[in-house]
Formats: sequence, structure tokens, C-alpha cells
Amino acid sequence: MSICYIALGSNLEDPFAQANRAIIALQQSPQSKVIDVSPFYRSKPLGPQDQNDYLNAVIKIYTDLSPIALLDELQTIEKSQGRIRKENRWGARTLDLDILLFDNLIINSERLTIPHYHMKHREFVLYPLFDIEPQLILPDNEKLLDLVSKCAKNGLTKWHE
Ligand code: PH2
Ligand code: MG
Ligand code: MG
Repeated sequence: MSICYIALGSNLEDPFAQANRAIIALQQSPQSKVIDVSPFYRSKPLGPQDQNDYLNAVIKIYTDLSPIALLDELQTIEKSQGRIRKENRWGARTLDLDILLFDNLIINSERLTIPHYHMKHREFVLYPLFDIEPQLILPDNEKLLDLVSKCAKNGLTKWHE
């Protein structure tokens, strides 16, 4: 069994409903168990500014899946919630589920980069991750607390539905 943290993002078609649906889908996955869900945050879009604010959160799971099998499952959930791939890289999306960390693995393959690239500098990843795992140490031995301390909030607030 592995411990994995997943970043959730949505800025289209009722993000609050998208997030709740995605969490239910993960809870129903036979080989994974949802352990914790961070508060939901509202964040300014990184990338093109002509898109809505995002709802962001982090989910902690235990899983018996391999990283690639988990990625397949996350992409199936994204697809079932109307995610269209090929849209531009930083553009709006109904649902984005990114593997942030998978045990202490470091993976750099064509389909997967773990730890998730840029996670160390994104307020909408670090703050919700810190909410659920304040003691976390990254695979390179960096403390999450140190990363959060260096990361500006950039307008990050709790999501109010
Ligand atoms: N995801 C992106 C691009 N920009 N901005 C915010 N605030 N939150 C995201 O999750 C996000 C983004 C691509 O995955
Ligand atoms: Mg993604
Ligand atoms: Mg993403």
C-alpha cells in the first residue's frame, strides 16, 4: 500500500459540484481509500488570465495501485466529468486531478512527473497540502513548512459556496 497526495483543480461548470463528484468517485475506487480532503480554496488562475478563478484542494489516499494505474484511474474520472484533453496547457478545465506525491518516489517518465513539477511554488497546492499534512517532508528532504513559509498566498482564500 502506498500513500499518495492528489491535487484537485476546477474552474468550469460548477467547480464545487465537480470537486465533490471527483471525491465520491475516488471513494468508490476499489483499490484506493480516501484518507483526508483539505478545505476547498479559491485561487487566481496561473497562466492565461482570461479564465475563471479555480477551486483547488488536496486529497490524501492510500492506494494499492501503481503510479501509472492510478494516473489511468484519475484520467478516467477527469474524462467522466467532461474533461477534454488537447485544450491548451494552462487553460480552463472542468476537472484536473494531478498526482503530487507517491510515497517517496521520484518519477520522470513521459506520462508522469512525480513530485508534480512546480508544486513547490504553487500556493494553491502547498497551502491545502499543509492543512492536511503539516509535518510532511518531500522526497528531496525539504520540509513542507519551509516551502509554505516562502510561498506568497497570491489572493488564495477559502472557497465559499
Ligand atoms: N491549473 C492549471 C493552470 N492554472 N491555476 C490555478 N489557480 N489552479 C490550478 O489548479 C491551475 C491553474 C493547469 O493544471
Ligand atoms: Mg493535470
Ligand atoms: Mg494541473
